[in-house]
Amino acid sequence: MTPTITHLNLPFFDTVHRDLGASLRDWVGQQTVDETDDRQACREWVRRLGASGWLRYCVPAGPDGTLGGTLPRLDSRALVILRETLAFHSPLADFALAMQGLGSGAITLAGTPAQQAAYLPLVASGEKIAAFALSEANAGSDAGAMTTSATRAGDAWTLNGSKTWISNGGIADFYVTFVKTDPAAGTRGITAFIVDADTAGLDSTEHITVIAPHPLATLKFKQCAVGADQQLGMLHGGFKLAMQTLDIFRASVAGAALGMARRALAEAVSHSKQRRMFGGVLADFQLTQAKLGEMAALVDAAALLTYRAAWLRDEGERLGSSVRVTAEAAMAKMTATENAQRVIDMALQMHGGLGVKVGTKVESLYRDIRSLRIYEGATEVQQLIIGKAVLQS
Ligand code: COS
Repeated sequence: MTPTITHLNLPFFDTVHRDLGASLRDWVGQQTVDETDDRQACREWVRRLGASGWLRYCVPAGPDGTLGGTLPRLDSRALVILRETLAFHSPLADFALAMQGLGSGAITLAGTPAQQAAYLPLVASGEKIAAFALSEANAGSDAGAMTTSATRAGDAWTLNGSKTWISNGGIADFYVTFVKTDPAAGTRGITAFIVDADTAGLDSTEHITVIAPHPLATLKFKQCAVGADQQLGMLHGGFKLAMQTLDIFRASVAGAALGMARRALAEAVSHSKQRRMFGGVLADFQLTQAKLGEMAALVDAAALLTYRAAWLRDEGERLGSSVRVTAEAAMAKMTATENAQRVIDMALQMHGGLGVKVGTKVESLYRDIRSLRIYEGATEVQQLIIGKAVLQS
């Protein structure tokens, strides 16, 4: 099924975005990856996305193009279009691309030139798989409550503790890991480190199986020593770095949800025109038309908030302003994921029994969308962020 891309004519987008959307749609429509084994499939998607140049939007170009990116800066609208288009076709393909960006985002924002040169070009080519390790068993929404720690002795830091719900856990080549370096200082005592997957003392073998399978694991750090040159960003500056990274990628989660919602709507339209019922087709009935109308409006409402968040951030970067888009990104993420869940549920209902048959597209979308309302800040966290911003305005 091929998505329409008329929304790219909206004034939020430039020619570069319109061309990207059209060429990616053509490319991904020709790709078929066996996704029975999610780990193998994810590796394969990273390989193909890297070989065909799509991962180059996950990192900046850098001086003289040396960091491997296509564009000078991380471009939120490009990320949204990439995720929306990939998620329409395959949520796992979207996941593979998104994690390259999220996992390396903090290196783009705060890495030293040496760190950027060592990791970003290989992320862009798909030769290194990236991961972002923030959550812990008792520190999900309350990220500042983490207890995994790093202590310094001479030129090395030693990490101890555990991270969980880590996407790409077990297949990543490196983990951008946020730990306490001053346990008494709350969010002001967190520092980021780049931990290579083969570092002694890091165990990533505990896989987690979820309703829409994708690579996910618990990480255990036991006397895991990393060099001082693996510290990422400022000492005790890790919380803000994590939040700044999420500010960029939350709008792109909204893009992924949008892609899934658009696919569900397209499936519903196609099904309703073909399914014979009471001497006509499903689409002849006003009940069906009303549902499709509601679905289309939910999709467009999500799209406008998503594109606004991405445009605002890109515009701020272009003008060199440090305006935070935290609340706008939160609105986009919350609305797009919640609306997508509703749209997909309505599409499934319209399919009747077929909707719950394992293997139909709406059935897998129903599972695929669920985690997006939780990861990278649950809906309730987005509500909190927006509420705080409203009170401050
Ligand atoms: N950009 C820059 N700085 C930010 C920021 C952002 N987006 N968000 C917060 N900060 C700063 C604050 O300005 C504050 O700075 P000071 O210490 O200088 O005052 C500091 O970070 C702490 O902020 P705050 O007091 O708002 O932190 P809270 O502990 O109340 O946490 C929430 C706020 C709940 C919003 C945060 O913990 C969060 O986003 N949690 C969800 C985490 C998440 O997404 N987990 C999923 C992991 S990825 S799958």
